[in-house]
Amino acid sequence: MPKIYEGNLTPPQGNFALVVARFNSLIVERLLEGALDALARHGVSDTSIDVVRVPGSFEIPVVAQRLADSGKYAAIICLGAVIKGATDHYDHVAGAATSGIAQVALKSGLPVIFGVLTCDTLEQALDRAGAKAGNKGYEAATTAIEMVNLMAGL
Ligand code: INI
Repeated sequence: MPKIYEGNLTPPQGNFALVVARFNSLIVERLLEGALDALARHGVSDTSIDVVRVPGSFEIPVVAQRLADSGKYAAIICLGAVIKGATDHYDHVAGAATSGIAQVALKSGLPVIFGVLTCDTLEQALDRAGAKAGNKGYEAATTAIEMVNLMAGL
């Protein structure tokens, strides 16, 4: 039989940082509520959680990198919402946030979780921030917990 490694959702060791964009705060604050709820429900105490606010999703990667470099965190959860507008600004912000967050994860070797919504409409974003399609902030936080526990066992 092969040995299978898989993270679980038992209370994890270590501190969690959330990097939260203020842009589209109507949506992102709901993602943050979902993420904090998931952390609390899985045994992470408030004293192990730091929330860092940034202006927009474009600013998330550089701050996530700084937090990763600090050595204080077991995982970093990135939350934002990029919603299509009349111009192609969306593509640039969404692309930079996506590839930047992935680069921080690979460079640091930490779970750096992508909780940035990329949506065509505000309605789609609302659906993913606690309405019809669940709360992606909650999912991002449970992904972080699973990854912390997986990494601890590898
Ligand atoms: N930032 C977002 O987080 N979401 C968006 O939808 C968005 N749009 O569409 O412009 C956005 N722009 C701001 C950007 O993240 C930076 O804060 C800004 O460009 C300054 O660097």
